[in-house]
Amino acid sequence: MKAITKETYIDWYKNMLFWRKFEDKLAAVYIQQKVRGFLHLYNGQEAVLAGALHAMDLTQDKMITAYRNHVQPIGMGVDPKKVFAELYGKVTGTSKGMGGSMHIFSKEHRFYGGHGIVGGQIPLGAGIAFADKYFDRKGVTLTYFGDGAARQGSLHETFNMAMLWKLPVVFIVENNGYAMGTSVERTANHTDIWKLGLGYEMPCGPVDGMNPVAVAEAMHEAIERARRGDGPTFLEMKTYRYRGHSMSDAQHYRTKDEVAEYKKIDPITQILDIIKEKKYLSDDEISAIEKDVKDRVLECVKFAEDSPYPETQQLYDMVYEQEDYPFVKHRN
Ligand SMILES: Cc1ncc(C[n+]2csc(CCOP(=O)(O)OP(=O)(O)O)c2C)c(N)n1
Ligand SMILES: [Mg+2]
Repeated sequence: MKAITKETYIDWYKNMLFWRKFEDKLAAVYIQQKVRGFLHLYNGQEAVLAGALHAMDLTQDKMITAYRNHVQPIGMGVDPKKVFAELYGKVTGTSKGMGGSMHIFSKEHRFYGGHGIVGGQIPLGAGIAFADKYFDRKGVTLTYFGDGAARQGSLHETFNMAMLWKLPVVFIVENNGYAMGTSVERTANHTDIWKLGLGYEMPCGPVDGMNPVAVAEAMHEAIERARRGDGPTFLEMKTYRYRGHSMSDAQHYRTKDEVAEYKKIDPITQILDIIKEKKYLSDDEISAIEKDVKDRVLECVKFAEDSPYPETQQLYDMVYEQEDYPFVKHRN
């Protein structure tokens, strides 16, 4: 694996702090009703992304996830201003403002969404991996889903085929403890989700999803297994989300003390503590990073607010139309 150096820690700190503040700002503009629809935030789960990016080859590896999907594309290289604008429904957004919060997508950066159907992206991820194998390319697809999605039947069909065909895919369940208001304990008689891999003889195991180092090491092993043709791996990232399921969640299903307990092992604080302990940065340098992050988030807001909404005509460019459909007259 690429060495984890002083620079890695500094990058992790900068990136995770940016993702956190980016989403905090989204929450703020959502309350002002500048962003509409659903909004599911990733706060608390950042180490899962930071560690994975360290192990990925961004020139060929791919990622697909559910609707908690604003910061992953940024990590893969998408301009955060475009992500912000997408949430505002502006024409400068990643999907010209037509996708919105749950559907960030970038073919250019190999980020394949952004999916609202729980578990729907599990077979799609295997399909993307199938294409790489079929065309003899060396890319690996990281397929993310939640603990709730792990209970969907599509997981089993996909695991079976992925093992049968030794697809270059890594399945990652982000176990943040809850599917909306339903705890993992209430959805199955066992809580070690990684054990679902055992039934398919898929290499699998649990990972400390609050620690980017642990994530990077586990992801590296899984990605390299897939790249050399030895098939899929299933990793359970033990993580936590600080905010509600979406912005409209009163969170009656958990206590404030529980949230506070997880904040003690916050991934950003963990990395900052190491930076301070090892004297990788001075206090002034840390303050400069924080200021830079704040400025960059404000640039995103300004870009989104200054951008225009799409023209009405764009609606017609974005729907499928079969010109020879016999029952309804074609509009031309
Ligand atoms: C097929 C389907 N069933 C139900 C829903 C409603 N729903 C949206 S999110 C969600 C919970 C999913 O939880 P999890 O997979 O743990 O992901 P998390 O939100 O924790 O990231 C449910 C049931 C849906 N979108 N799609
Ligand atoms: Mg969950």
